[in-house]
Amino acid sequence: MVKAYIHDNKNDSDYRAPHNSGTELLLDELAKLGVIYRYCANEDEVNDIARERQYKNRDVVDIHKGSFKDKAQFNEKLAMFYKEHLHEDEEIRYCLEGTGYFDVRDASTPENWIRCLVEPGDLLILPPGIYHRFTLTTSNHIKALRLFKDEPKWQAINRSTQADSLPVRKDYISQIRRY
Ligand code: KMT
Ligand code: NI
Repeated sequence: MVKAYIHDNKNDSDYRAPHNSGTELLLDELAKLGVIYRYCANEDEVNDIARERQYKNRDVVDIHKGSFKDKAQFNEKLAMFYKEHLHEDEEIRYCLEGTGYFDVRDASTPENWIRCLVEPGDLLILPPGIYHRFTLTTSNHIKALRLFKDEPKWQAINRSTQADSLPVRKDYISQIRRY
């Protein structure tokens, strides 16, 4: 079961620490940001959602120190995931093993991050246009299924004034306002 809470915004160099401010969020508060959570006991249940939502492609990522050539490459990859970014497609992740943090920007208090701790069985859907970032927990391992509507679109668009003015970002903002 995903656990969502406001990130304490303190000491960001230690980004794998929990940073739990103590303010937890309910799933319907995540839904207001367009973030959808589902628990799937097994991959058959993931397949049902994939069929319903017409996700045609998938792959598996296994992120831990041993999956990179050296520590520098591992740190580089983590730094990339941790940079605030958006995508033009949904980001759909199903946690198979390990744990991870998906941080999404709050809409009402935009300097706040909402930290979502995922563990095995958790499926999280981030809507197109939401600013987010990812990091491991101190367990330093996640194996996750990445699902895609069509061809995998890898492009992460880092936060900038240019990204702010993209149609996907504007659409996202206007959808959030409707709540
Ligand atoms: C992303 O776009 O931030 C990611 O795909 C994170 C890695 S998935 C566990
Ligand atoms: Ni992303």
